[in-house]
Amino acid sequence: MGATTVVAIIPLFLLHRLTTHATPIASVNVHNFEDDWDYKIQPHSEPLIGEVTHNHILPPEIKVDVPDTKFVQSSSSVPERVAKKLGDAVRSRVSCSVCRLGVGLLQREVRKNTSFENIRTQFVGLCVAFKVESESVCTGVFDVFGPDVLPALKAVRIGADEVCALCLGEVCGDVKNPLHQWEVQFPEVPKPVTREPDLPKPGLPTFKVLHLSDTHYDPDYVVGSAANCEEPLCCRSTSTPPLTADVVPAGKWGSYEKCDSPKVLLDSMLKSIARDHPDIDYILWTGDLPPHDIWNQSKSSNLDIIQETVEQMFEVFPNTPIFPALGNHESIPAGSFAPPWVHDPDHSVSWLYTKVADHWRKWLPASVGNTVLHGGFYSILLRPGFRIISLNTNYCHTLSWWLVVNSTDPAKELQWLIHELQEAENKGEKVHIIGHIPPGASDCMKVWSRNFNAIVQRYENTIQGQFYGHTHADEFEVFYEMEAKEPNRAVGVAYLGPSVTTYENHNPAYRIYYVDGDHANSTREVLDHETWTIDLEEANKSEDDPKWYRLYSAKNSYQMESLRPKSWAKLVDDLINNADLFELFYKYYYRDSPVRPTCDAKCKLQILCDLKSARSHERHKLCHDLELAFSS
Ligand SMILES: *[C@@H]1O[C@H](CO)[C@@H](O)[C@H](O)[C@H]1NC(C)=O
Ligand SMILES: *[C@@H]1O[C@H](CO)[C@@H](O)[C@H](O)[C@H]1NC(C)=O
Ligand SMILES: *[C@@H]1O[C@H](CO)[C@@H](O)[C@H](O)[C@H]1NC(C)=O
Ligand SMILES: *[C@@H]1O[C@H](CO)[C@@H](O)[C@H](O)[C@H]1NC(C)=O
Ligand SMILES: CC(=O)N[C@H]1CO[C@H](CO)[C@@H](O)[C@@H]1O
Ligand SMILES: [Zn+2]
Ligand SMILES: [Zn+2]
Repeated sequence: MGATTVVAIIPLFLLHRLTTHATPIASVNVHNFEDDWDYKIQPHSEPLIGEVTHNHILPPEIKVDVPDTKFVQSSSSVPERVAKKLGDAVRSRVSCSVCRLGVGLLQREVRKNTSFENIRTQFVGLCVAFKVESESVCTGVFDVFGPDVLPALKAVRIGADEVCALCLGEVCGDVKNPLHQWEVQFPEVPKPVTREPDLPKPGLPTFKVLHLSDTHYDPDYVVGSAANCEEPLCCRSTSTPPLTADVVPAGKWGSYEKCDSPKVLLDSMLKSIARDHPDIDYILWTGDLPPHDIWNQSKSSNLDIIQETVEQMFEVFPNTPIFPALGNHESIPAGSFAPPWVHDPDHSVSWLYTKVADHWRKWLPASVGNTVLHGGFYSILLRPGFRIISLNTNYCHTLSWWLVVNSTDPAKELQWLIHELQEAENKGEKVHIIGHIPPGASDCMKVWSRNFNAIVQRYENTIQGQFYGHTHADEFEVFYEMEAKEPNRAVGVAYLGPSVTTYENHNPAYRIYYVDGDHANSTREVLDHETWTIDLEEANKSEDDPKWYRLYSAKNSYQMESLRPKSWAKLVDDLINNADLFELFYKYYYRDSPVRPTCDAKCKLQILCDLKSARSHERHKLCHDLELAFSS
């Protein structure tokens, strides 16, 4: 997240006619979409860790907690802010017409061989004139994004309406584009009968799993700098103080404004996790390591941050296996993941894959090098019968410009996933999937999401958990049966782990899961989860290490029978019908941050619809009932 706002201004400069000059945007040869990588590789089959026999202590079962009537908008001095996601939705509706206009003009200019320098001058001029951002941010955005975006758009062979519908989705109309309709192939093995196993008996061994997401470590965070600055990322020495308001100084442990994580916050969190949870069996780490200064980043600055964060994790958890997934912010420009058919080294992502393959070797077997170097994804057998598959879901990112040229199953990732899942099904293995961008996010392409949902449905008996990040909120997505005979039958659930960064209005947080462990007939299902956080406002009053505490546990707080998909689907229904319960959910969504925006009916509809939307850009279909319920 974060990239959208600034990048949305790219088409703006095209409101002006441009003149033609020398040095046009270079053409990148992408008209051959060959990718001869053979995805039918032997799945990793040597269990990565030994038997885990502990029975971790699950959060105690207390039968109260709901509804928490103490929750009202806690402090009246909090400025009214529009709920962030709501703002995003409105913004994208506005930027749709801007997008069409911009892309249309851009395509003409680029084809007319207008020079990079000329476009840059015009862009910066307009960006500043329209007061979109300061001159340095405008220039930075162009210099970081232009060299990737312009050649991609030069290679595009579809019109502006279609480009914008692809990038922005349903808000930009449902333009049918036959070039971007593709279907993955399933093996001719019938889907096994779905049988619900008994719930695991209490007392059986469990795994305790830490989930960290969206650390967004900012090495340039400076205490006392402007937290409410003019740029898209604040709390830095270079932050420009606001022109019309008093400066809010950046706090020692972080800030609720547009700021990322200072080093001390990460140190404090990791130290307290190591102390409070010495019994963690493995760690899921779902990406977004660099900060949100996307206009001022380079490959080397990103690689430095990735290296520093990886080393820090290794230092704090030297004996714990860590399973990482790539975030959209790992790439340069942010969000750009050219598929392997883009061979040109100026645009290919191999600079990133080569480095992370190196780092990840600390935790992963050498054999995963094949898939990591090819597409930034991998599959490992954790224990006999239990597999973890890390996907590079950035290949569905709508801001990954090369996908506009050809969005067909980038890097053959989904076809490979089917291969892995079929092999797992054949062997009776259960699978957990991790990734960064959740498949239902509005910045995940509709065609990719639809194919992914078909996979989740086909392999619902095998996939026992999914874990993502990216939205920074503490939320989840329910997968419903497509073309269902039984209406609203849930076939899966994805956990969207809370972010470590506060960006924006959040308290920093991490997540713990308890997973059905090593015993005969283990379901490998998630039995419960808890979210840990700090009260940043309180923390900032003191130099002492903040107190990390357990904010809630899911089963208890939401009175759930289990954490199976059908229970999450029931929770969604309860949240629709019970306003107090929704308030509680919303409080946890921001980890009880005192500056969380007020959530009006529209915001509530938006959030509830997100929970029902594991298929992106299908809100009319998936949230139809919801809209009726809220309009009456
Ligand atoms: C743009 O440049 C290419 C290669 O230099 C040339 O083939 C093409 O005709 C030019 N197009 C225009 C409109 O000038
Ligand atoms: C896109 O690439 C795939 C191979 O990945 C190819 O089969 C398909 O024909 C391409 N689509 C277009 C419109 O060229
Ligand atoms: C980032 O900003 C600094 C100072 O404003 C500048 O010197 C540097 O070149 C910028 N880096 C990039 C990649 O834009
Ligand atoms: C595991 O499942 C099999 C087949 O359903 C059953 O016969 C066996 O008793 C089960 N084992 C345990 C320990 O529950
Ligand atoms: C973001 C934030 O809460 N900042 C505050 C941290 O605490 C100091 C001292 O109370 C405040 O001055 C900051 O505004
Ligand atoms: Zn993020
Ligand atoms: Zn992200």
